Amino acid sequence: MTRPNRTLALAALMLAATIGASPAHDYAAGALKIGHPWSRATPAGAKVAGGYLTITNTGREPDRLTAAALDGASRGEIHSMTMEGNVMKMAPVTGGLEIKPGETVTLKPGGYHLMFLDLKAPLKKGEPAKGTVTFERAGTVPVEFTVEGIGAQAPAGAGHQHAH
Ligand SMILES: [Cu+2]
Repeated sequence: MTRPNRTLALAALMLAATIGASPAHDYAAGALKIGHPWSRATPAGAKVAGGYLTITNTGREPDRLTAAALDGASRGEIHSMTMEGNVMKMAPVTGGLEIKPGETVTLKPGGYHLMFLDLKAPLKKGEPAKGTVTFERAGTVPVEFTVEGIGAQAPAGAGHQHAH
């Protein structure tokens, strides 16, 4: 009866090793914690890339994400995704994205996201891309976006696979 347990233990060890290979990276700015900025590799010739991250407000005042930038892209926007009838539509968020005190806002595929436009060169898996995110209170924060594979729904090692 010990064999299945050993197999399980080994699987757990291997899982831990996988997670260790792609450590989450976090940033702090004022009352904000910025978790694991990531993006996806872009096909050759693509002009846009998405950007994803979590923002936690540990303070007592609301803050707003007002801008984002990526090296090699001429501009960045903050987008929302909404259903209009049966069609998902994305639109720039006007006035910034509010992060209330105590709240964590997750930017992810299919939801709020950053969109970088007019890319000069494709993003390549495994080659981090430097950029910034700007907040009303916390100011401009330099971050590095890890680049996952094309079509990735979640950053590697996040321990959470996207499910609808
Ligand atoms: Cu978008």
